[in-house]
Amino acid sequence: MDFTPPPIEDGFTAEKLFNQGFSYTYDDVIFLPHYIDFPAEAVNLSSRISRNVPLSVPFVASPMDTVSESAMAAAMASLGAIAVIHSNMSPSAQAAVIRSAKSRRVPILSHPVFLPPSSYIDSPDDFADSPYILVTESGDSKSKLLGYVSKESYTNQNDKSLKVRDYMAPSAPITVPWIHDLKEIDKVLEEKKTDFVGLLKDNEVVDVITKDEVERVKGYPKLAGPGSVSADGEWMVGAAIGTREQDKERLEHLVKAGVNVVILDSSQGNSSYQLEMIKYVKKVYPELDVVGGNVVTMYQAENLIQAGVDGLRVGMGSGSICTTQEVCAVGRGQATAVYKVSSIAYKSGVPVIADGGISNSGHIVKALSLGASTVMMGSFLAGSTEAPGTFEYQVRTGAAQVEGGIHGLVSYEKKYF
Ligand code: NAD
Ligand code: CPR
Repeated sequence: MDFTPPPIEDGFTAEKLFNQGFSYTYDDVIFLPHYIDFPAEAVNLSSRISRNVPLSVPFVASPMDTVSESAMAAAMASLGAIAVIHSNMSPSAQAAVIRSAKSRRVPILSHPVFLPPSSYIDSPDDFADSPYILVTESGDSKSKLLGYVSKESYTNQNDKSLKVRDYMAPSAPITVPWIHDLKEIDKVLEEKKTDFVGLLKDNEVVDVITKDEVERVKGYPKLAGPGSVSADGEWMVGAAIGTREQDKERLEHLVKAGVNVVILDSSQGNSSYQLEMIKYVKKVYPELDVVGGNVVTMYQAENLIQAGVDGLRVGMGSGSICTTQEVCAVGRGQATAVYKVSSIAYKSGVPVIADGGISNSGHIVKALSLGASTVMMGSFLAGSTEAPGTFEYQVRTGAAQVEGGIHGLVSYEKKYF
């Protein structure tokens, strides 16, 4: 009897895999390797978060109060990515965060502290925001700079009852125009043999840039271009808004602050409220890109595309802290959601943001390969130097026994206030 072996199936196409009726998460799928005929430098990662907002790298920081404020926005833009400022604050505060990030030229934001010469420093905690306290005539940021106190000189000063004027460095700190870039600041630090400079804008020190911070930021990955810069020469910053009536007023603040893209922030984007808001944004601010979402099905996506969105955000229950699938019994495996929505969005030229569930670099590769233009990350970026909050160090006793006694291991966690 003749036997013809069946053709051997060597993997599935995405089309076949995602049309079997199952919902897959990133960890449920793995790609087969192919063939390489190009060097790594030939890889071009440039993309778009939305129709008219290009990025050099396909990364977006989530609109979460533990992730995206000014420092994150400045850092992401400097790397060719973008951050979306969260809306858990008043409209004017959100606009101020955008202005602050957009007015920077270096990915470093500080909170300078000012005191008059007649005051006292109460405790080392006064240096929590900056290792240098600037001394000005009236203690106001706009009055004449007289000198500074470093944390080190305060610590070494035995008599803590002395006034600032009695032990401050009596020469005004070196300042440079705020427009200086990292290279220029580095050069000044080197030439003047100083550990910090003040960034001066309209006769006011707006940032204190330390040598340590410059060294840290020098370690950022190198980009060929200037980062995410908009036509006005400022860094690009996104912002989240809701779909309530009062969000229209919030939007006005954000537009005045120069926001480059707005994201309608909702777990279920396919609602009459969102359709109405998309139409409103496109009518009142036709130049502004608006991203709708979140969606996970082609039907949801199509509704928002018809309403005029410039981008779609995909993910329901995929986020690290999300309980939507348990609480509301809705959602979808993120790999399937990204593939399905991208398949339809692609036809209209609408970029897709794969939002949530990125916990390793492989998840990023999967999201992009499944059709997303960018990935949005929350927990992946939370806890970084650029995220809001301050570090608290804890000594865990009894953690390690070494010669001569017990040494505690120092651990740290980031706290949010
Ligand atoms: P939302 O504002 O979209 O919805 C909150 C409630 O308000 C819903 O019941 C909605 O229908 C209602 N609503 C919205 N606009 C309205 C209007 N104009 N009039 C009357 N009712 C209106 O916000 P949300 O879905 O609760 O999400 C809040 C935050 O939590 C967002 O930051 C979101 O990204 C995040 N989240 C995300 C996920 C996810 O899976 N990606 C899940 C849960 C929460
Ligand atoms: P991770 O990158 O942390 O996995 O996911 C980030 C995403 O989680 C956000 O962009 C948002 O969609 C979602 N998210 C943020 N806050 C949330 C709350 Cl309070 N509840 C549910 N989901 C949330």
